[in-house]
Amino acid sequence: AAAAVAPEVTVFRSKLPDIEIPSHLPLHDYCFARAAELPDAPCLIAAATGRTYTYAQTRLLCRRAAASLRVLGVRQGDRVMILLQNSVEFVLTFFGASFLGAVTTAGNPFCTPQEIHKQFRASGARLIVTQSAYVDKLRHEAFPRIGAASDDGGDGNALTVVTIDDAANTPEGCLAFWELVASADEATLPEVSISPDDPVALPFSSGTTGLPKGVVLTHGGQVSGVAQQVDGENPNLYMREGDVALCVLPLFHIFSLNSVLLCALRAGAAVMLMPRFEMGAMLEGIQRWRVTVAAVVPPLVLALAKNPALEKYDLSSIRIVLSGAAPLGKELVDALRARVPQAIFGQGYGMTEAGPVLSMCPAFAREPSPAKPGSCGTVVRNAELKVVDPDTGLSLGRNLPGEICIRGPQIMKGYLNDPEATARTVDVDGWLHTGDIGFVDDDDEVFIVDRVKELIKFKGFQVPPAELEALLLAHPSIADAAVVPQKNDAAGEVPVAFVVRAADSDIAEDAIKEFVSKQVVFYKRLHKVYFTHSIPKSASGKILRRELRAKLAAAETA
Ligand code: 4UU
Repeated sequence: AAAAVAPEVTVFRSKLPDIEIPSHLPLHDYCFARAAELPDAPCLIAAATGRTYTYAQTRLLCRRAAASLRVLGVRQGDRVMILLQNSVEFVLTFFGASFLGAVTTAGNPFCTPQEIHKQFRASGARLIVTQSAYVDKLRHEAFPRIGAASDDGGDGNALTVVTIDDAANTPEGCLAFWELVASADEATLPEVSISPDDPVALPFSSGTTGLPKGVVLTHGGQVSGVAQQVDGENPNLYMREGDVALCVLPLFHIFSLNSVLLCALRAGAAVMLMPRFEMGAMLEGIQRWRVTVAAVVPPLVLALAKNPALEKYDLSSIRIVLSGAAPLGKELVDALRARVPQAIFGQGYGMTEAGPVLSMCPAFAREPSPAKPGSCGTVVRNAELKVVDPDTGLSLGRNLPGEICIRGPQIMKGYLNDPEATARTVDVDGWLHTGDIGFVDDDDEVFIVDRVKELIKFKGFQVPPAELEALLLAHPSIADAAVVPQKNDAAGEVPVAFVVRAADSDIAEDAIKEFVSKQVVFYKRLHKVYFTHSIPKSASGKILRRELRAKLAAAETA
């Protein structure tokens, strides 16, 4: 009879009351809900050019971008790839696609042609919006020929490439973004009926295991995820009109897309777009545009804390520093706090698949409550969080570390075309298993202490070991390989490889490093190669990563 009793589950919830979420709205209508009321308020600030766009202008340009995409054949459900640094055009393309019911997959333009092609192919996109500088990557043999669909001998397989640079510099075969937008007529946009369950964004993430996969995020999910942060009487992340959000973290990553761009727009704040991280330009921009909310990653906090130039700038406008994507230590916060004393420092804890935010610093709320150093805040509203024993799956109470799971309307619909991976990550009861080890303390604060998933994070960027292992195994001189994280002061973690040489091979560390470097974006480069006689594996053939990590840790302390 005892076996029939359901095990007790400890569910953690926000201390703030649940809110009404208008999840019936398409994401663009939800994010531009205040445009009618604040038509002349600044919405986008292009830091590189100093141009600002009001809410009315931004919404209109998004609709013109939608009309342009439609002229190019984009229809509801189609995928559009964005390969851009942070820019006004990124925002216009994202919402332009949304207005059509199309889906955006944003990639890192610094990736290699092979890496970009994998995302391109898996997403099923046929149109890419990019910068002239990256078009050569798209001329790689893996891609379809660049050109209008009609000049492809009628089979319609040509790749449409739109570039955002001056029309005079449009590369051969490409179309000029601003020419298309200038001639577009938003009045021609059809009424598109969008359901909350329809996809709007398709970021790529390796999740808890394997290769990068498309993460299907829906209109209803993203509306919920944003609402959990900035909506209601007492928003958890309080932003309002007059605020200026720093958008220097790349918009192709969900942290910046969701917690900066979408949240700021919903709140009626302005978004200061910086194409890349450059310390001087960033400090200049913060001072000039009076940035109030700064979303950062720990390496950026480190760079700021160490930079003597900080004293030359007026950073007194900053009231919130939101760090996420990797652990932020207390020492680091203290070092920067001394230089930005008026700001509240805190963390958000997110994961692409979770839509993305699981927990947020309660000191960012309209009616703030304190957070402890090192804490990732409290679980967002309208969601449930639990901690389970990774071996038994049983729910754990307070202060006991285990795997963090999250349930709510904001989580992904699933991985694109991968029901098995989806089922491994989201269980039948709707709990998303993060692969992070953490606990909830007596004040409901979440602390992350470890990761059971394979993922390596270099400065917050995802480095999927499976991807590097596949590259290594393709080398004729390598018989077997495993890639694991190694602690690193500057980057948090770096990937290092254990390699078994093929019989008779004497391949050297440098040759292996170079072999990988040529094929991957900079943050996936191997920092060290350890030669070994065998890779420890379980009976089912899974790499025993914990054993390898322990080996590394032992070598470090030796
Ligand atoms: C320790 O990193 C992200 C999303 C981060 C994010 C988003 C919105 C942070 C704040 C915010 O407001 O997504 P991914 O998919 O690239 O990586 C997810 C993984 C997590 O599972 C965890 O291992 O990144 C790690 N991580 C963190 N670790 C994310 N945030 C934190 C954190 N502390 N604060």
